[in-house]
Amino acid sequence: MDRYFLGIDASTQSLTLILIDYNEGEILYKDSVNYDKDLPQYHTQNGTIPNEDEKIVHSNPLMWIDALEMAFERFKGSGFDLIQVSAISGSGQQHGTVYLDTTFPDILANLDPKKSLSSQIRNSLSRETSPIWMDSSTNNQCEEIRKALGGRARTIEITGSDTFERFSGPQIRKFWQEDKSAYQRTDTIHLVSSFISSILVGKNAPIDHGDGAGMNLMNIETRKWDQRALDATAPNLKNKLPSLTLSHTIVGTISPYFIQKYGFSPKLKVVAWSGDNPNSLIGVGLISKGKVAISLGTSDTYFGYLKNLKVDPKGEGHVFGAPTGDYMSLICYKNGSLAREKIKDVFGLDWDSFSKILVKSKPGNEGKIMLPYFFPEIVPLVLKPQVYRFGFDENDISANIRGIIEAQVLSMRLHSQWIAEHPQEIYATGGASANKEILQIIANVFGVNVKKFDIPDSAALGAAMRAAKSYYTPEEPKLSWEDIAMKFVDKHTINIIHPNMDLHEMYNDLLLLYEKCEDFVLRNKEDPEPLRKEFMVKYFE
Ligand code: ADP
Ligand code: XUL
Repeated sequence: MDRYFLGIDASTQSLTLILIDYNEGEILYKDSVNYDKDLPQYHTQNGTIPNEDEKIVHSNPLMWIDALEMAFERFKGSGFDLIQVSAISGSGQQHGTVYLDTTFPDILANLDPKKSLSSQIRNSLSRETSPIWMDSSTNNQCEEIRKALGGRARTIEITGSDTFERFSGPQIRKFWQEDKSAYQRTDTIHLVSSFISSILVGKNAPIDHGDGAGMNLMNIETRKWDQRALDATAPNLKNKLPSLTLSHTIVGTISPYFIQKYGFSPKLKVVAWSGDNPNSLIGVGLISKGKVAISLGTSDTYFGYLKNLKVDPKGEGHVFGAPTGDYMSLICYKNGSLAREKIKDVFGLDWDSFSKILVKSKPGNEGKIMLPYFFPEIVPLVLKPQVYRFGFDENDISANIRGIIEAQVLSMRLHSQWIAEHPQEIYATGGASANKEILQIIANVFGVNVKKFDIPDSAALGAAMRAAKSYYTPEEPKLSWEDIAMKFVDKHTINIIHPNMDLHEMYNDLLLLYEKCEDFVLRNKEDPEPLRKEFMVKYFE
């Protein structure tokens, strides 16, 4: 008893549930509900609602809770007695907002287990859909808020990040500007994480410091709502936001709805949910300096643990609260898996054949360089998607495949330089970390070992580990993050990919060339062609 903990990750394309046995350090059960496939009634594409305007990306909050019920239903059907679970926590795709009216608390307090959650909560939504992190339609609002806060440097100093199109504050401002009466009807604005945890505890749950930092609304030092940021965003906003809390807080026990419907214990503790990146930080065991993780999910993210607060002066990266109570750095790329899929699909390949072509192509791509902005990009900021190719065209299979992967990894190295510490090793996670060829390129570009886990779902695992830590801490205050990481993470590293240091030297040169290409296309700087010719002569003639 007291050994089973649940972690749930409500992410962009799917909802994953993981059950851990703390005593054995094992994952006992794992399941994923894929929104497009398992909930076709919502007509999503990659978990989002198709929109003619590619800058507008929303999803359906009711779909997330239907996915939650489907996951619980299947879990119950697996034969495991759910009464044995001691604590649960979770992870949500970051930045996405859910808008609820005054009826929400009452509906939550009186949920009828004979009906579905979605049919009951539907009536509380003051906005039918939720803008998510892929939305890039709030450039004007970003400028307005940044200006009101006194410019980029001040905005970064106050909130830990420059204003970003996908961040909740600019999204809330746009909603207020476009639909004032719906904004007025809105009583509470939740993040994906706090929305689902509210449903689990049957009352409004707080937002944790990890996810709160992704809103441009929380003061990154005091970890309280910042009145200047609230005023710059929308009127009366403080009254519409839940409170903020430490990530390890137990926010309540499970609501009777879940006890009656699925057989959970009335004692089941719900630990504050957080964002997927803060959860992954724990799920890959990044609890000390020098370690960095790359998550290759729908988004690609590069993140690391920070003992002390440190911001990116250029404003491309972010600082969030870490679940350990410290900080974390994060850089997020929108052209992650879906951009890789574009190349894979246009040539009619599966991942196996994609990898075979990748491994046969020459490192350095014979000087062929891609800037892969298939979708609007976050880092560097590109609002109008366009793919740039230097030295090849869209028909060259091999150059396109190597081109996109090298570009994505070089961009990570280029735009993570503000973190200053060069990583000593990189942990790889997310769906595409299954691809060893991609991980080899990461090892070569960064010149360090890449560790790959047999569990790509680090966000759900991190959530389950957080649930265990919060559950045990009152009785065993000495239980450290290291103890938990040893039990789950170290045991599950299955592959260490070593860098080829000769190729690393070549990639140091290619990094300079890549930067020149970016400067040329995005900042009107000098033509990179002479340097590209030099690079080709040096390495390929
Ligand atoms: P999220 O949690 O953001 O919903 P995941 O971490 O589950 O996403 O990753 C899903 C993505 O993983 C898919 O979009 C797919 O493109 C990618 N993927 C799965 N297997 C491979 C592979 N072998 N090589 C490259 N990408 C892969
Ligand atoms: C992070 C970000 C994404 C989402 C979805 O800032 O926008 O990584 O959390 O995974």
